[in-house]
Amino acid sequence: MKSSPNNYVEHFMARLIEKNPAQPEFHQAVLEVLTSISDYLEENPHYINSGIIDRIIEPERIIIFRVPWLNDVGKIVINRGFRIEMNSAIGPYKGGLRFHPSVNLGILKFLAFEQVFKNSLTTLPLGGGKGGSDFDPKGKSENEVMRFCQSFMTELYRHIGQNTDIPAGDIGVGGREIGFLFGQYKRIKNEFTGVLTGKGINWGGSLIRPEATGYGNVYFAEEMLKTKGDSIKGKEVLISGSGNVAQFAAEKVIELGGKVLTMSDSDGYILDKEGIDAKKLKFIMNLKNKHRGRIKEYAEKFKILFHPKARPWAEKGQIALPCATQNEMNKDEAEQLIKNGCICVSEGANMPCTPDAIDIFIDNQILYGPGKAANAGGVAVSGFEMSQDSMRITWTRKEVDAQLKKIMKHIHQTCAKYGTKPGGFVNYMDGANIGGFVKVADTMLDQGAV
Ligand code: NDP
Ligand code: 2IT
Repeated sequence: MKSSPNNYVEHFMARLIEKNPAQPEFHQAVLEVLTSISDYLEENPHYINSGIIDRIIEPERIIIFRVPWLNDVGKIVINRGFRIEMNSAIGPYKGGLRFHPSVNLGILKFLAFEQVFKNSLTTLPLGGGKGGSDFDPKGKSENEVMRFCQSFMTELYRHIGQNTDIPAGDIGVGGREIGFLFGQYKRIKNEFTGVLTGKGINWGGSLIRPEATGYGNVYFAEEMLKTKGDSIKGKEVLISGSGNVAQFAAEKVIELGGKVLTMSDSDGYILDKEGIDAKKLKFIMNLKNKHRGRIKEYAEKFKILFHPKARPWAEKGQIALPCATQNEMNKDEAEQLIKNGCICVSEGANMPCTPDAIDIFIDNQILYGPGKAANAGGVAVSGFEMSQDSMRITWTRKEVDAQLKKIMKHIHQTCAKYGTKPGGFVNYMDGANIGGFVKVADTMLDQGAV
């Protein structure tokens, strides 16, 4: 006798944890998806009967490698490199590279797993993957970062390609790192192809790719607010992080008439009650992208308070955009946000809210946009970058931005299609998980025992 899907989730999680110990973030990401899709599986038993769940949580391939590099005093340093090629049902593996000391197999598997569903939601032909290293770019010289990137690519190049696996940026990997990685790939392979996205505009990059994740997140928030006849205009917005995603989320919020009150880094957060305006945001971009400084320097410059070793979620704002890292908002912080009148949380980061924080949002029926939907604009524009590279043409800013908006709108519709509950409440998490799953799962069925 077959067990019911809800039982199946329990049994399945027990097996997953046994087979993949010490990977709590991966367990967390899988449990969220399975819980969301369990009713759908019950209505559509052929997915379980054909082993789709067993297959979808097992990466197609994992590559782990040694990355030796010479530091500035001539010592050989060893880091560990990874690429998780999770699922290629609907397109070549696609997803970022993260360079951060916390990187390990479990974190990259959670990110690769999320990426499969996110990429499916974009409507573009993109499979899912993720990679990176425990290398910490912080405090390293430009030459050390370059030597590390060259060594990393000296192994990675044999596993990737414009039709196979196309990495991009993530935490600790921005335009500078993509440049060094691309230069080394081109040198080894003697070919100029779109093997990476997030490239510089002079060498195959797409306009709006740096902006895309942050802009897309705000477009998604705007779509959610629209369902309540509301908008970002005039709202106070709490943002965490001050990297790529946070910076361009802030830029779009300001452009749409919202007031950005906070930004942060791993040392703490700044609260600017007058609002971080376009000019002050330029200061942050310069500080972070050129001088690679710390957010507390903003507080010193503009004579406001810096909150060390704290996160911004106890402040008062109607919208929260977590744009730093996974599990950066817990249940207590979610409760505090609701008490303070927050009506909308849109995730720029991947899995920034803990499962019990998400429960609080859903129980209170506020607008909660999960990362795999709300931050999909970045990979969507990566998809556009791949198209432009293949066609050897470039689209204008206006064209890319219009396509990005269209995709975010479409993802919002997909979430509503699969996530609207009796009574009308839209559970965007369920909607994103079911919507992302169906396309990949049906394709895997089409392709046989893969
Ligand atoms: P960046 O490296 O540009 O910025 C990361 C920011 O988050 C920095 O301010 C960093 O502070 C902070 N941060 C990182 N780790 C921690 C931590 N453990 N605790 C507190 N703060 C932390 O990365 P991105 O902006 O590209 O990425 C941010 C998030 O968005 C990640 O979750 C990423 O996976 C996700 N994402 C990124 C996309 C992209 O296109 N880049 C696309 C979709 C999602 P500090 O400098 O002190 O480390
Ligand atoms: O998490 C993500 O979607 C990214 N880091 C971007 C992936 C990409 O291939 O552009």
